[in-house]
Amino acid sequence: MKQETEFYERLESKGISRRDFMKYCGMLTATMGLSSSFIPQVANVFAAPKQRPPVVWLHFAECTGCSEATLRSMYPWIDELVLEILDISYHETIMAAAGQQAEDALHHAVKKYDGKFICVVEGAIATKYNGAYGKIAGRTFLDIAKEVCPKAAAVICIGACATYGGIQAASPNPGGYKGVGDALGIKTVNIAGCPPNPINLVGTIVNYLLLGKLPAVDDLGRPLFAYGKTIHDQCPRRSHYENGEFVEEFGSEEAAKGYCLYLVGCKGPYTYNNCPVAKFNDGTSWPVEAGHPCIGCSEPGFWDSMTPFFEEKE
Ligand code: FSX
Ligand code: SF4
Ligand code: F3S
Repeated sequence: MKQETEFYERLESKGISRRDFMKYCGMLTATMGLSSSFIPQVANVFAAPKQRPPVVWLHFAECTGCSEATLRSMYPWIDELVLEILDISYHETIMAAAGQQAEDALHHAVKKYDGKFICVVEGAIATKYNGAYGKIAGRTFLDIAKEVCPKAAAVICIGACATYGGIQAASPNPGGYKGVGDALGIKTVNIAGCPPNPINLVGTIVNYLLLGKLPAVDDLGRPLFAYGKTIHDQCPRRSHYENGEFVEEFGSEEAAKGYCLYLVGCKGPYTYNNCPVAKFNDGTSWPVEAGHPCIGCSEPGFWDSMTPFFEEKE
């Protein structure tokens, strides 16, 4: 109880009302596919955490957009909440250590929490030429991943790059880049998207802390609560699609009317993700709402299979 009171006092000192926090928990609970009766329990995962699992967050080939999306969300307090429920032992972007000190921190964390830590991976792994296309501190991504990932209690891949290879794996892919699961031949939970919606990572972690297990996934390793339906099936422009009302040119009258973007390249019918419901930047908007076609960023190989982005898929 004391822990909880202190938590809410801390929030208040940052100018966040209990109401705002409960609103976020409501959104998170709904995203996770749980009924609203779970909201107090979800709130308690943050307010009175029973455990703070150690996390080792690896970076390989990527743009760091996934970390940016997670840590610099519109309300800065959400990133603090994430840091509050996790014991992030190693994360290159936010840790103060550098060079040898950072290397030591990684080895120390992996040794200390062997079999117990959650490994979050951001970025793809080069597999050709013994992994020579990607190195940190003289070691290949492949070597580092082979050493660290099998020791984790769970491996959560965040972003298109770590899940399925992303832009590095786009044709002609000279380095033989792959997602972590493929590169190592292991099962991973895949929070797909370029970048993915941070709420889907938070939902996965809260699911783990609240229910003691990782969420159910589809055959591509994506949590079903977030990736169970297509963009098209949840899209507010769907009635225009059904009525044959299409945008054929950006900036046109039809575009201003919010017609369907299929003819200017929308890949929503082929893409599984919850963007229309979860939206980005804490519920502000998402690509189609902003007038841009979905480019299929949560599907494997979308840089090849969904391009040209502004043309109807063949
Ligand atoms: Fe990849 Fe993450 Fe795309 Fe970037 O770091 S998913 S390039 S938006 O952000 O890995
Ligand atoms: Fe489907 Fe895209 Fe049209 Fe929405 S805008 S209805 S997702 S094709
Ligand atoms: Fe990606 Fe399409 Fe959502 S491009 S962000 S899956 S709308």
